[in-house]
Amino acid sequence: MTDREPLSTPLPVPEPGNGFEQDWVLRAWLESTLPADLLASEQPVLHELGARSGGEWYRLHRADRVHEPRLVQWDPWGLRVDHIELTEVWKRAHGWAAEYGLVACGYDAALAEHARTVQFARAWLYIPSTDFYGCPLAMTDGAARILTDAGNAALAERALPHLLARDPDRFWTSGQWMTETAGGSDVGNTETVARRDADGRWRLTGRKWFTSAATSEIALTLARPEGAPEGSRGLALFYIEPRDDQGRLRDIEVLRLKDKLGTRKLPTAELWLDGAQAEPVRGLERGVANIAPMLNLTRTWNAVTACALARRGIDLARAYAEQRRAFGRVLARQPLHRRTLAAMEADPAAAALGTLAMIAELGRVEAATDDARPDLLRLLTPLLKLGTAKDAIALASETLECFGGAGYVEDTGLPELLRDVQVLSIWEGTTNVLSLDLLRAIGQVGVAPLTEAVADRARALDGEPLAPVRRALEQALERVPAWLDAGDERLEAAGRELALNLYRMFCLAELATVARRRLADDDGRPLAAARLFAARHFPLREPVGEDCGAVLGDF
Ligand code: MFK
Repeated sequence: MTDREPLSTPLPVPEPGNGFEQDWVLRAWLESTLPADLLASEQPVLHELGARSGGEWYRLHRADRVHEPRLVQWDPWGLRVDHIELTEVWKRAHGWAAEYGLVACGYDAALAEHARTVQFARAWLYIPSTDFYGCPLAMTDGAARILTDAGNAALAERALPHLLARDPDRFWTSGQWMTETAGGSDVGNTETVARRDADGRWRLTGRKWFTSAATSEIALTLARPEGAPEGSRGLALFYIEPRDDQGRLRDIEVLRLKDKLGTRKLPTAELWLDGAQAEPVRGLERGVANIAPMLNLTRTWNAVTACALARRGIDLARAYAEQRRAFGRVLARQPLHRRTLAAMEADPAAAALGTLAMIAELGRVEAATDDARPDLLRLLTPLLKLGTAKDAIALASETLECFGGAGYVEDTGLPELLRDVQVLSIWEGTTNVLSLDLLRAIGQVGVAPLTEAVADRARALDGEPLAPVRRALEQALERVPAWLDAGDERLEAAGRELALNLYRMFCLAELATVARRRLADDDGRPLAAARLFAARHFPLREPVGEDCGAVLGDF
């Protein structure tokens, strides 16, 4: 130590602040869609969550930065235990999730069609400081949906009271064990075999290659009953309780934890099922179709996570820009940096409102309201999953750049943001798999539910301020039939660009709709965001479905 005066000034420390107070998009949505009494009862909860997530939870998340889950395979005396030690945030995040009803709210009949909006508004604020505990919550939500609807009374009675518990000690989470080496995207290639033992119980044998949150109390998984046909129709959906009352794994080995680019607090394991006992959830076939409701919900959580982490990045970048000086001025007063920050607000605002609209639709579909549109929801789920993931990755990259070199240095915590969001376009279906799912969905319900929703919203954009946005949407809508009329091969090749175009159209339509409502309350911010978003992305590029052989060369 020397008593020398510091020679240089330390950098300002960005703090995220109250995530609810700063999230003008989430607040604008809730204020313009929730009934007044529900809004009044929810707002204090959301303020509290915003304060905790930007305060005490954020500090814990920062302090816990270097810790990772650890697999302890053997006890000191030679017994194979395969115990996964969790990080501090993970241990606590379980209880917080239960207390705030982050799964339970979505099934609260008293909230009727608003149940999903309430649930995901809370999750939105919880996610950024809880080190991807949203992953087990997403899978738990998916399991709760399946067990609510599957018509398997015994499993529903056994598991639902735990999956929907608000008491941390009773609350269980669920895994979703799907991915195998032979079937990551192409799940129909699953090799795990289901056999009946002498007592008539089903036993599963096989290797599950990526199992997120391997510490969950239950899991839903796929296996092929012996002798069943190949492909996804021959798979069955099974329910597993991996551990006994003492917490010991039953006929399951943890082969290793994955050494991943990001989401490192999340214990993703490779498992060997060595005759693990399991129960069929719903018959012995159509496993992929039967697990699809879980996929659609985890994809919804994925979109929410993308939006929530984008918001965290913006909050940090703004906090820094207000303090960091360069060339004689704080960054927040420099035109080019302001333009960058404005774009960073506009794109996530559109993504967030598209996502919130999808969530509201999910609420209506599940509550079976008269105006529910399951066909629209079927199209929105892959669209919002793939679009928000891509946007979140671009946004995280931009966020790091807002900090210059500090954004590239590990102990600021910023690089973690970029590494973490990269998973969002991979798990739960890559961008290409989701683009193909969109084409599958268009094949089932047509594109009209989506284009009509955009057209209805565009028609309502009366008045000069939103005229450019309306024109942008109408021009794009005119092109959709030609994009879809490309022929099978070309349409498949163009699938990603088509999906991103439809995503941007829907998100802009939602942003503009909120902008119009908010103008009546003298709030011009959504309007400005809508105009900037339209200027940045419209007219949309024509999707390219040409054969790429020439570019690929001898391939
Ligand atoms: C924090 C954020 C939350 C994130 C949590 C993540 C944690 C979990 C980590 C993981 O587990 S990652 C692994 C996730 N894996 C995937 O997402 C699989 C990606 N692959 C696909 O989605 C493929 O498209 C698919 C496996 C569905 C292809 O399967 P098939 O069998 O080759 O497709 P096919 O034959 O078209 O569909 C079979 C049936 O499923 C059909 O129904 P029917 O039998 O009635 O005809 C389809 O309509 C139905 N289906 C497929 N996708 C559907 C769907 N139904 C509704 N919604 C969908 N999305």
